[in-house]
This record gives sequence, C-alpha cells and structure tokens, in this order.
Amino acid sequence: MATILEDISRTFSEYLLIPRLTRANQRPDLVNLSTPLSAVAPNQEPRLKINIPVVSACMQAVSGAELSISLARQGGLSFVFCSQPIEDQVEIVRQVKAHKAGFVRSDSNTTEQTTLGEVIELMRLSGHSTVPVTSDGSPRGELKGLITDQDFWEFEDDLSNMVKQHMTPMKDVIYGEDGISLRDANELLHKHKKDCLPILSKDKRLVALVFKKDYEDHRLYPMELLDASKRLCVGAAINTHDYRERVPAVVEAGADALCFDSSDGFTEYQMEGIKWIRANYGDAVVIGGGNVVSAEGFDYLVENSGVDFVKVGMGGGSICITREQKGIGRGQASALLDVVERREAYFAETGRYIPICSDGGLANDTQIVIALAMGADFVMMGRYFAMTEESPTSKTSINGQMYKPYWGEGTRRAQNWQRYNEGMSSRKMMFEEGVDAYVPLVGTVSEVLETTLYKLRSTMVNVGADSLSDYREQAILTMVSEQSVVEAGTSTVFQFSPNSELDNSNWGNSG
Ligand code: MZP
Repeated sequence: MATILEDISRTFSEYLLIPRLTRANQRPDLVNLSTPLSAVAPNQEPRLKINIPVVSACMQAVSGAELSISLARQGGLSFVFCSQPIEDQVEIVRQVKAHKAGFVRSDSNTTEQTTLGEVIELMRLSGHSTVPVTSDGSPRGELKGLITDQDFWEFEDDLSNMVKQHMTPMKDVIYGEDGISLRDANELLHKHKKDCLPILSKDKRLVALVFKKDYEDHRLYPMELLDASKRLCVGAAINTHDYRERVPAVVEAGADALCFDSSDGFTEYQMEGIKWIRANYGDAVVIGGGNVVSAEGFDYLVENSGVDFVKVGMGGGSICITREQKGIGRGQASALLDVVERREAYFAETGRYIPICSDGGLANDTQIVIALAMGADFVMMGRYFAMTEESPTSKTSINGQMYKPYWGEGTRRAQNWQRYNEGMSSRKMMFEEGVDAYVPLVGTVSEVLETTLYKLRSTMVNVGADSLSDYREQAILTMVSEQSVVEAGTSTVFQFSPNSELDNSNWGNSG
C-alpha cells in the first residue's frame, strides 16, 4: 500500500521568523551574502561562490545575455537556457564572457591604409571610440598605433585620408606588456591620463585592451561576480539528451557552472549524465542536479553522482501546472525542509557540504528571506527576473501598464520536451505543464535586487546573523495561523497612498 506522509505539504507563506538578539555592531550593510555554489570538501574552500544568494532560472523568457550580464554585475549568476540549439546557447555564454572586466580582446581593428571614412563607419557600427591599428587589421596583428574619435573632425577632415595620417603612432602609444596585472594596467591608465591601454606581446603583437571605463564600472558594481580572468561569470543549463555535445561546447565557451534543467532529476538518466561529466572533466566543472523534492532524491544524486549542488522544487513555479496536470509535486517549504535536513545529516556524516538551491514559487521578497532561513544556500527565480527590463522579451503596453511575456518551459511555446522527458527519445509534448502569461515590468535588475537584498540583510540583522550560514543556524521559525496572516496585514486601517514607489516587493502581483 502507498505510504502517506504525516506532514502536509507546506509553502513559505505559512512561516514567520522569530527575532533574536541583534548586537550593537550589526548593520545591514555589514552582512555578508556570499554563498557556495559548489560542493565543499572537508576543510576546503568552495570552488565557486556567488556574491549574493540569487540565480536566474534556465528559461527562455528569463536568462538571455543582457540579464546574465546585469545579474553577474550584481553578484549573482544566470543559467542560460538549454531549450535552444547548442550554438545559440554558446553564443549567449560567449557574449557574457566577452562583455568586459579587465582585459578584453579587441573586436574592432583597422590598418594604416584604411580610409578615415571607413574607420568612422567601423566606430559607428561597433560603438567603440578607440580602434587599434594593426599590421593586418586583426586583433592579434602587430600594433602600429591607435586611432580614436578625438583624432579627426568628421566634417572638416578629408574622409579619404589614410588612418596612418591621423592615428597616434606606436612611438607615442602607452602600452602594457603581456602578463601585467589588472591593477598595474589601471595604474598606467591613471598615470598617463589615458582611456585605453593596449597590452602587447614581446614581439609587439596586440593581446588585449584595458579600458578606464571598465575600472570605473567595477567601482559601481563592487559585488560583481568575476572569474579568475576578471570576466563576468555565467552558468549554462544542460539536459539529459545531448549533454555529450552540449557540455563540451558551453565549457569551451567559458561557462562557469552547469545545471541540469529537469522537472524531475531523481532519475538514472541524470545520474549517468553527472557521472559522464565528472569522468570527462573531473572537478574542473561545477554541476547542479535536480530537481528533487525529498531526502531520498537528494541522497540519490549526492551519493551516486558527485553533484555539486542540488536544486529543489516541483510544481511551485509561478507558471507551472504540473501538480494539476499530473498530481505530482510538493509544497516548496516542505520539500526544502526535508532536503535540508538530509543535507545536514550528510554533512555530519561525511564533512562534505552540498549547497541547496530553492527553485521556483517565490512570490515576494519575504519568501526569499524564509527560504534562505530554512537552509537554502541560494534561490533560483524565473518570474522575478522575467519582470525586469533586461529579460530577453519585448515590453507590451496593456491598459496603460507595461508588461513582459513570461512562459513556462513546459509550454508548447518553449518546446522544452527535454526538461520533461528525461532520457526518453520522444520529442513530443503530449500535454503542457506550464502556462504562457504576462508579468508587469517592474524595473531593472539592479533596482529590484537592491530592495530585495536590503530586506534580506535587515532580517538577518534582526536574527543576529552576519552571514548566510549564521542565518541558517540562528533562524527560529514559527508556523502562522490564518488569523495571524490577517493581523500581519493592514486590513484594519484605511491607506491613503500605498507607498508603491518605494517598494516593489510584491513584484506586481498578490504573491
Ligand atoms: P518562478 O520563479 O517563476 O516561480 O519559477 C521558476 C521555475 O519554475 C524554474 O526555475 C523552473 O524550475 C520551473 N519551471 C519552468 N517552466 C515550468 C513549466 O512550464 C516550470 N511548468 O515549472
């Protein structure tokens, strides 16, 4: 006979935190939000950490290049969706890695014999105001000089002049030698009052460029998530069908972490996939597995496959109808608590710490705060990011309000049959597990995260925590009755002007 669990399936909105002692030296801005994304071996540092406990969902309406760049600049990580051809996903990963930060490969170059008119056109197309002049016009050619938009007057100079007549020649170019640190390169820019520093090999070939603008940008984004080469970090979703081809391609493009995108990861297919990646890449690659909703699912992935982090959630996503369609899933709070309890026991037994990601169903800032208190190391969100300027969809005006389309990966529109047919060869979606919807546009990634993270930091101080691991340790949660939910609201007073401009935490819906 079937086993019936005694506990009922619970959601985040059924819990509240109890305040604990706040010390005099605690302030929200001093709280550390960094969190591991890779498994942590005993007495070792994690191989990958993120600076804020937030990642974006592996979804077409969410994780494109622009959003991935914005989120990495805030300290989080995106997982570029895999419901697209491998080469398209690779292109997005490349765009994020090439975006900026430190040493960049020069993508617009010219030669001494090019005309001024042609170089102006190149500047217009590329948006760059500084163009290296190399022997053959390639990004690795011998550097002959630099030409910038300050070196000519477009409407005064003869546009048929050669670049050579206008450029700053090599004898006057300040450059750094290959191997120079970013700090030293920035010092050279500062000392010589330059905007761009070419980095040259011993034989004077162009290797990279360092820009003053990037240094200034970095100061604006102190939490930026960068790899060892100072490039922005980005993750890539993979599936159990084509990982043998997809993984090498996204790793080669520079993906910093991989994550299986599956509605149900408690499968032999996924375990085999993780094992294949470990056999081929060892620990050089960070891999997330899931989704699971039970201790049993956690054990299966962790003990059999060597997964780095485990993603929890089934049926809670804002666009998800899996529970209605198939009668399977679990309340997100119950699922998370079950998996976290098992993770703690596993840590006590082995000394190995497995980060947990709570995926989907977060309807407002409070629920993020509760999920992290319950033991999630980070949260994955779709709707939250679909509502930002940077999500990869176009805005639409409906009755004077701006919206963005948001659709589940289980819809006919997304055609992500791989997410729902683990390992199986059928390319058909027999029925939909997601809906196609609109969500209100609420602002930029940095605007929404600023409020959310400030609230998180503030609650952490209320429970006396300096870091997310302290927070999990210190948190005491209580269940709420329906009456206390009414008490928590403002139902007994009449509000003249809801302060909606200051607070976007309901993310545009009732949550
Ligand atoms: P949410 O943040 O919008 O509530 O949920 C996002 C999560 O829902 C994703 O990370 C994924 O796990 C899940 N998802 C994506 N598509 C579907 C679907 O079509 C879905 N059912 O459930």
